Amino acid sequence: MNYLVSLCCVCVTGGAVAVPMPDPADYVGKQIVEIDVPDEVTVNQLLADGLDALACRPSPGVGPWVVDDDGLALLESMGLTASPLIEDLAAYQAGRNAERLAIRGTHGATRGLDSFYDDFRTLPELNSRLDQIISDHSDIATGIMIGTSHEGRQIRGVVLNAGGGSKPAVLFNGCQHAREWISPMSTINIADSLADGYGTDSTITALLDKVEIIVIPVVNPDGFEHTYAAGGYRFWRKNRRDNAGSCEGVDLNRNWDADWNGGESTSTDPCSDIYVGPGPMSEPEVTALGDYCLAHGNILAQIDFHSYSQLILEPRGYTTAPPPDWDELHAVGGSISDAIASVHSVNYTHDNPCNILYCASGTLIDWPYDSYGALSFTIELRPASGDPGGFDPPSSEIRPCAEENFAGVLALIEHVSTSMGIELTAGPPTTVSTDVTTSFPVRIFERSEAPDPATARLLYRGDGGSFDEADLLHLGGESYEATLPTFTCSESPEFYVAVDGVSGGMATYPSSAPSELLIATVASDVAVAFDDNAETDPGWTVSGTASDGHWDRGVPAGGGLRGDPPADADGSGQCWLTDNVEGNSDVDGGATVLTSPAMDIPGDGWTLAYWRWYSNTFGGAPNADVLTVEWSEVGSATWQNLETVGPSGPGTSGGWIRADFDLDASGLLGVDVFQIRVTADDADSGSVIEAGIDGVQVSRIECEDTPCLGDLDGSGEVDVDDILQVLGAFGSNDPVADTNGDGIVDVNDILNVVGAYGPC
Ligand code: 0X9
Ligand code: ZN
Repeated sequence: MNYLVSLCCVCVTGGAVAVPMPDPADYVGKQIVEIDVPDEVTVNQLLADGLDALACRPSPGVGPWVVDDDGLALLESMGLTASPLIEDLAAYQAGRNAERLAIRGTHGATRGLDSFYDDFRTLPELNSRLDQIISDHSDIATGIMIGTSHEGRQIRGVVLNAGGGSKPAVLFNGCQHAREWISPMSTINIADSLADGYGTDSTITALLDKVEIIVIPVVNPDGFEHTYAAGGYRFWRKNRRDNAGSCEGVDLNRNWDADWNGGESTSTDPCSDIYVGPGPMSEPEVTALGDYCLAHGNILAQIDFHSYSQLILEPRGYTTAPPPDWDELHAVGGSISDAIASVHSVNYTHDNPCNILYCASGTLIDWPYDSYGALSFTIELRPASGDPGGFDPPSSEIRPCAEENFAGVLALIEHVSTSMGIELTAGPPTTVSTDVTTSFPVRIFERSEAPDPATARLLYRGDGGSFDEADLLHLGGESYEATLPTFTCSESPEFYVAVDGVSGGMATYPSSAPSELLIATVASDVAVAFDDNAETDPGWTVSGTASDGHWDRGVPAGGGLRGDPPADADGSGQCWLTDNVEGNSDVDGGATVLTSPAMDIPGDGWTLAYWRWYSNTFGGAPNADVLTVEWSEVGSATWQNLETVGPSGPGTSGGWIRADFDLDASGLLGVDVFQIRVTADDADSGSVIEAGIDGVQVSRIECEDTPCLGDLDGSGEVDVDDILQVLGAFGSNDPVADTNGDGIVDVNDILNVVGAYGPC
């Protein structure tokens, strides 16, 4: 008798409470292997023969699969090599159960990320936690039951509404996919952390005073229970619909009425893991959530949590054609990604899923956006794509994953809490002038409240004191123009934009102004020592070991495909970029190096700025390579690092980014002539890398105050003393009193001084 079979119990006792665990007996004779599947036909053959791909989407390439002895024999007959990842899945499952029992309850029992987060929790445990949140925070928390599953299980959640009343709402749900156990954990923590933070954390309190939060940790309770049940399957994905055949289940995340059965990662085969179901919204779990959202009527944003790959997916999920709100969706995705990275430095790439994962029809990323315009996202949680943890990461990943995603969630709530949107369409000005005003375009738009155009204003100061105000010029619709006055060289301009809403709300840019302000440098002149928009070639050279894809100058031809820039950065047309051809191509087989001509920097105080583009997130080895920019003093053989972009983090998934460097602070103090080189290195053969450079400029801001006409005694004010000084010098050629420089102090000089009367 196999000793593992004797272990066959559904509940294992850990401390006082019996905890259901996946039964090792169900995995006897099974193993997880890595297979390099050559093409789509072979993928389909393996699936048809009952092998189970443990990937987000079974696709050609190297990936994990669950196989038994028959499966291994099949692989051998097909000439495919299977490298074992977990040779005895039953023993592995027994080990995981023991490990999980040992870790439960070790963290102490206080709230916050308490012992509940020691280990993955079952449906009853998650539901009791909901009960605990609701009873501990009865002032703001209410339980909801949005419907029942095929097998009659309740789909439960919690609503947090401080002070009651109607508010814009944000909804977070987890576990459409049964096997993605980290998803309900990160989702329920949102309710836990917000409820605990209300009244104790000022940021959370302020957000919950404005926004209602809905948390539904498990949308697919039947499937989730099946991953635990004896005779069930740890890697079950779908719900448990009885398809009246040999296979159960519909993929809930293919059942939504948004391009339903549209052919992007869909199947009409009930045995498929991506079975779309008999019709759009056919599944009770999907209609429960969908009906709840429609009945609510004021859900402005939502996140559907999945695992794994560490991605933030932005609509639309079935096409790369950008939706009307793409700029906002992509910007908010970026804020979520930045907030996540700020906690444990883990990078979640954000983009349209067709670019960074795959297109899929009928998914929950699209239905809220297409149905009622909510800003909706799908987050693929930890671990990273390719990590052996896959759908079953160690329990120690639960806390950091929940923590970082809670920060991302706060960024989304913060966005929604602002009832009106303010955008600086061309960015904020970074310099202002001593002698002319500085205007910049502003877009102000309604989110949950209409702005009152008459209240749109710019608040500014130069001396750190109280703010002066200037109305924005309303150009019509959502367009406005803000104008900063002139400043003197000694001032440090700070400013922000504000608007009142018609129902009493207020919005600012930056959103936390006046705690956070925009700043600008005062300039009377900007000296430019080098300026290259790539329309001509002042002497750049290309070198390096790459076999293909070297730097080239031209108008981008890649059409924005697979990491290519769709256009240059500065609008002149051309830029420098790697492998400038149409279609699927990139730097291959080594590095390509772009070296600038010599650039003069007479004296100190110079800044080097350029637009750069770098993408390394496509292909089989995303985030594997880096882009480096170095400088060298002309005549010296040594190169010093200016910046390294990647291998992961900001700036690695395309987009033109303006980089600027204070050359003195970068080690060039005393250097008179320098050059830079930009290296895009295809070190990992599986990666797809694209780079671009444009608008290289070396400049220096200079500031000399415009003299104050008429302030003859330099008091900072034109007053009666200055008039007396002109009268005293009347008829002479005194250069101070001769304000118009015509060689004689006369009535015109008196008129000049009188005309400028008042403070400078
Ligand atoms: O395939 C899915 O449903 C999601 N990945 S998972 O591995 N968690 O199953 C991604 C869906 C993202 N949505 C779209 N691409 N439309
Ligand atoms: Zn999923």
